[in-house]
Amino acid sequence: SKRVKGTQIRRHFLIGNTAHVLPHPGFPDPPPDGHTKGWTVYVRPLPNGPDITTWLKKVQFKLHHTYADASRTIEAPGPFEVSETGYGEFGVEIRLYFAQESGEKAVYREHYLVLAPYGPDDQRARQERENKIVAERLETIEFNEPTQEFFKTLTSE
Ligand code: SLL
Repeated sequence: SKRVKGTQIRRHFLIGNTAHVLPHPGFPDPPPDGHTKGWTVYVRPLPNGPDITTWLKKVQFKLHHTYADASRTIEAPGPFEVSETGYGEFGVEIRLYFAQESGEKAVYREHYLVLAPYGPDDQRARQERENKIVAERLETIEFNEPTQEFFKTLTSE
């Protein structure tokens, strides 16, 4: 498909994780031996933001090799997330796959899991009180000279 010359289209989304000390609702109780944390790693739209599944069709999360089936693939409509229990932090390798008509290769991101409270005293105190850690960041993807078909998909959201 022909490309739209001189055009870049950017989209925003979140990559992050939540984490809880176990036991916690939604996670196995009792947890597997030695597993102290429950966590969810995710690729999400911004709160109240537009749907990302128009352009994002598949996400592969590659976990630490200590996990059985370390490679987890989630197809649209998602949600693009993986929940697990464990004891340690590690970098999750994330591959984003786009709509077929985009002709775009998969894009790689890494998210280092945060399982322990972080930040200023008051923030750490709140994370402990609520037994909830959120570590996420705004991500941007730029499609340079998208195909005409993909341009149509992106701009008809
Ligand atoms: C390290 N950062 O490099 C640590 C590794 C390992 C994570 C963290 C349990 C996996 C399972 C788990 O939390 N693995 O038992 O399924 O040593």
